[in-house]
Amino acid sequence: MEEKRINIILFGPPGSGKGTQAKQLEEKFGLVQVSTGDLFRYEMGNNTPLGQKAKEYMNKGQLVPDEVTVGMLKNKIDKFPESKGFIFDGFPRTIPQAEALDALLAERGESVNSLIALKVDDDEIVKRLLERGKTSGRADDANEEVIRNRIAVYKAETSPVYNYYAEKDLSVEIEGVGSIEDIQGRLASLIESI
Ligand code: B4P
Repeated sequence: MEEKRINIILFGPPGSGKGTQAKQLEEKFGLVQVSTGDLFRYEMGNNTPLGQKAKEYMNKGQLVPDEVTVGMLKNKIDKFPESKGFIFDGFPRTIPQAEALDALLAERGESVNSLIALKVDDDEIVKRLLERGKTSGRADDANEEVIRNRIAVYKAETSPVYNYYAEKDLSVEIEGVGSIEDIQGRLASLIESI
């Protein structure tokens, strides 16, 4: 029988460690990490039309419009028809993105298996991102006002996605403060139990 593919959403506010953890989970479980943030930064680095469009929003700490984000995500997942599944990192960030993801997976006879949210308080986020900003060269990490705006956008536009999947009994929240290894361990046990 064909092995079941698993699709995990790694969720949480900016700087909660989604990217950090997803990279390690990708190796451990052989899943493909899909980070919309990384995809946009790649396009920005190459100064493509998509990158120029994304930059206008990202540098202010706003979300890139859904139609741009969903189109880019679809192109990415179409490149991995044989993967064991995906870890979506930083996607979906709005309810329309969640609906689009569900539809894309349903076309393939699949669905989201679990949304795992990392819980981190605002002051810890600001501290982490200002620290990363010293070396990342990212305009959205460079200034506290932009970081606070990203947190506000998360609360207003992104956090409802947790409830959207909670209604399907798929959301779970874990502590996101602590050592990277401990958090990795908690995530791995949850994924193993799917
Ligand atoms: P993203 O690239 O998704 O990233 P992020 O929010 O900065 O954070 P992440 O949670 O991945 O943090 P990380 O592991 O790096 O988004 C950037 C922007 O792209 C968005 O604001 C938006 O404009 C745009 N965008 C992306 N996706 C979009 C979408 N779907 N729709 C619309 N717009 C979209 O960790 C942060 C720091 O914390 C690192 O320095 C790390 O070393 C440190 N850290 C991690 N875990 C730690 C721990 N346990 N303890 C201490 N430090 C830790």
